[in-house]
Amino acid sequence: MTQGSESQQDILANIATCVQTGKADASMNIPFGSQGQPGVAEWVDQAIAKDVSPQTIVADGLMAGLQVIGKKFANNEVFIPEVLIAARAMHAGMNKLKPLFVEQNMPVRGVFVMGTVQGDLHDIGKNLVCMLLEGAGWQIVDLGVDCAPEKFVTAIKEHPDCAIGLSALLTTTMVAMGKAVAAIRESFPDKVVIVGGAPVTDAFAKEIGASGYAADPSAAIDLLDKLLPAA
Ligand code: B1M
Repeated sequence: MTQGSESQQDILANIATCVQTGKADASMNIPFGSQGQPGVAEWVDQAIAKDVSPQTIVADGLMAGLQVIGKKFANNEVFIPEVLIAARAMHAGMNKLKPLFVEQNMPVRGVFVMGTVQGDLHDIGKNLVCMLLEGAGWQIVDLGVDCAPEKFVTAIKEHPDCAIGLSALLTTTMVAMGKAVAAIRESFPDKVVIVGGAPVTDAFAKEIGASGYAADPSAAIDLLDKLLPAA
């Protein structure tokens, strides 16, 4: 791959390909023999230089690549190591985009505490939601992954006016999401708690007593605007 006069579509396709092969940046020799050739970081720089919006880079470049890996993973065509290096490559792109999302900033809307629930180590979606909410003016407190219910409760005590977000990517950890919401409701019955993640649905959110469900980061922004209108 060479850099220079590629079209926007080529650049996005290259980002997607590099995510799939796990080539985070030019310094990496993955795939073998590719050292010195552009990776996700360099192609994302190219896309930014061509004024491609950060949202398009995420959707049509980074996520497009990861979705292919996700399907292959489901079909046993690739395994955890390949998924991990693809995730690392995706992070390299997201790190480039973070300042741009934050730049699109507005006045601080409030504090948003976010974590992936207990037993669940998936953090790409959580990080994306955090990044876009930060861009929408929320101050983010990221609790990380594998968060026990008490961790959310402690965070609310530290940030009494916060809204809370829970992410789960496994059907097995949806149970932990329910437990986390129950623990929060016990001490803070009226706290705004929104939930999301691939297996989560609106019906499940209602069932566990969450304040609402968001399918993606922009739905999360809209939902918080609805539940906590700006003053
Ligand atoms: Co995992 N994994 N994984 N995995 N993994 C899935 C989720 C899976 C669907 C793959 C498959 O089988 N097809 C499957 C779950 C099946 C199920 O439960 N129904 C699965 C499995 C089984 C597992 C393991 C159990 C595998 C094993 O060990 N045998 C294991 C579990 C580890 C654990 O958590 N305890 C495991 C491990 C891993 C890796 C560590 C290798 C890696 C995670 C790396 C990381 O996150 N740092 C990984 C990955 C990368 C995936 C796939 C391929 C991609 C997930 C992802 O990041 N998607 C995934 C397959 C797939 O999704 N096609 C898969 C991109 C991300 C941007 O999307 O997270 O959905 P997503 O977030 C979206 C929305 O859901 C939403 O916004 C985001 C942006 O649009 N969203 C919210 C998320 N949280 C939100 C919160 C909100 C609002 C919106 O409000 C608060």
